[in-house]
Amino acid sequence: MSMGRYAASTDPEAGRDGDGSVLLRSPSGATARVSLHGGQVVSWKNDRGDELLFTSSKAIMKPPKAMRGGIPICFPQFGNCGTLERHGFARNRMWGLDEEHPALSRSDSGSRSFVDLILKPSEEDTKSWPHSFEFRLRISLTKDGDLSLVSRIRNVNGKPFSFSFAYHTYLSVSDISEVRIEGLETLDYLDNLSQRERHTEQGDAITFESEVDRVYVSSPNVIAVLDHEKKRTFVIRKDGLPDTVVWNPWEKKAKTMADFGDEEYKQTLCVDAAAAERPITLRPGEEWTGRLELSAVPSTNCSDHLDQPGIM
Ligand code: TA6
Repeated sequence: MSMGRYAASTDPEAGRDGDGSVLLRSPSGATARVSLHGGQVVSWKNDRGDELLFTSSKAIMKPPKAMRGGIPICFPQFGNCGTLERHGFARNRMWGLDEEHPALSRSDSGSRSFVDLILKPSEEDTKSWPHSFEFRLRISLTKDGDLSLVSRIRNVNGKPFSFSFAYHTYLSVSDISEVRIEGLETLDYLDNLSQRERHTEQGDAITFESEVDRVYVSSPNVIAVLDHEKKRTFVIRKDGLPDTVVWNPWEKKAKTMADFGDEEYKQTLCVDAAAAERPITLRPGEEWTGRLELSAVPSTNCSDHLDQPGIM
């Protein structure tokens, strides 16, 4: 089982748990739990043990449905943009541990606690999506507790295929009315609440007072989600994923979701690094890489982060 030097060696608890999840631990004391069901990060905690990702109190933990919270992986389809079930099948499948993961770059392994997962299509999958692929996913914690997800999808098919993708990230926030997003100002977005109509965002940081379900197209590779009450900023860095999806179901939609509490829309905001507007096409033998890196920093020095470049 390929796990980073911190996980296996230093912490007897770390490693694979009875429920098929893997616990990663960084020297700073941060942790992340990864479920083999859906290849889903189901928890990310900072060095003080604060949970940084939202999980619904009504989440269904039993496969096949994806757990409502954490970071489900939307592949090979984002949303309803295609013929498959919403957000594709990857989030509802059991992933394997990737024994023979090709070496990732130095910066991707070095001082990290990590686990490598792999997904290949089942016979059932190829009936609905007749393409052969290998999806390798490395999930890691840096020494400072930042969470990184690196997806590599290879076309092992005889013919090209196209897909859309998202890291459907449920951030945990103090109160949605106290949150704002910086970095999406003046961008065009597709509004999923009105048939993907195209609009342009106004100039200020985005704040929330009603249901929102938007795909911000060609968004910057670094954006920030500021939580005033918690004086915490999530810095989101992405690479290979041109779009950013922003979703909050608000009150009315929350009441229609069985695996979501009526008031829980106040404690979460989904900000997804995605390829949602235009599908990605891979010719036979080609491989695509999509990276997400999440940091949670005290809001005092978030502007330092925004000025920094994206994922190197
Ligand atoms: O990301 C936005 C979105 O596509 C919304 O339209 C909403 O449906 C959300 O995802 C959750 O989807 P799910 O299938 O997990 O209920």
